[in-house]
Amino acid sequence: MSDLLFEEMKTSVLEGEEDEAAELAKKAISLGLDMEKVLHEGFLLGIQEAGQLYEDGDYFLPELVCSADALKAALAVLNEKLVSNPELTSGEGKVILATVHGDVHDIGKTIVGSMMTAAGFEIHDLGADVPNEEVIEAVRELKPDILGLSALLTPTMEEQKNIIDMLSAANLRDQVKVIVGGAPVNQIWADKIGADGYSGNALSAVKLAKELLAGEQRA
Ligand code: B1M
Repeated sequence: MSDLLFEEMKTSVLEGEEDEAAELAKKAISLGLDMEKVLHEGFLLGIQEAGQLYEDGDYFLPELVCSADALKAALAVLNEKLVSNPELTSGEGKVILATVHGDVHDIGKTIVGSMMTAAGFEIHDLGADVPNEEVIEAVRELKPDILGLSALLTPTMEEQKNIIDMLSAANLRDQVKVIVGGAPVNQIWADKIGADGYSGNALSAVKLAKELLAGEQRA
């Protein structure tokens, strides 16, 4: 039963069917399906396949936009469920999230934000294509425990480094842990640019954030 549902979820994103995707997300909630599975065995397979078709030249940008919109419609429904837990607290720590300048890919970063909210972090999501100066200003004003920077394009990864350098220049680097993520990013890059951590998916980002804060409390 749920295998068929997962397949329908994937297809709804692949074919850019926003309403269908939202309905399937509602159905998943009403059936009490595991959210991790719904994402990774359903909806996210659709966007991965759309990305592959785009890379192969079988999909064009308008089709990719429709797939992204369908995924966002599903995520909006799932997110409401994820963060509507009355027992949610925001005692874990404060996190600023942003997709870096020049990069509009915000789906992964938004999932990271939802998972972190559900895990008890206070999230300040600055959005996508955020100018570096805006990120620095937000760190100065909000004094977060963690700054999370997402980049999906190889050229925009460089902004993660630029932001870390700007934090140092502004004497803010010691006050905040910086974690980086996004499809082209890896641990080697994180080490190279002096980030405090890298994570490859939303769940491990939550784990990493908790570890970094626990380490800080021990220090
Ligand atoms: Co674009 N795009 N896109 N795109 N897009 C990619 C990234 C690409 C790999 C597609 C391809 O060619 N195969 C390619 C990048 C190549 C490269 O540089 N390496 C690409 C390109 C080239 C482009 C354009 C340049 C195309 C053009 O205009 N000619 C353009 C760029 C515009 C810009 O940003 N300036 C563009 C535009 C778009 C759309 C607008 C159509 C749409 C984005 C919609 C949106 O986000 N609002 C889009 C999409 C949807 C994709 C793909 C298909 C899917 C991205 C996605 O949402 N994945 C993508 C191909 C792919 O990745 N397979 C592609 C689902 C998401 C849940 O995964 O974002 O990886 P992801 O997030 C994961 C992890 O990475 C991690 O956790 C998340 C959840 O597990 N993670 C973090 C992410 N951020 C994290 C932060 C953390 C920790 C973990 O800590 C802070």
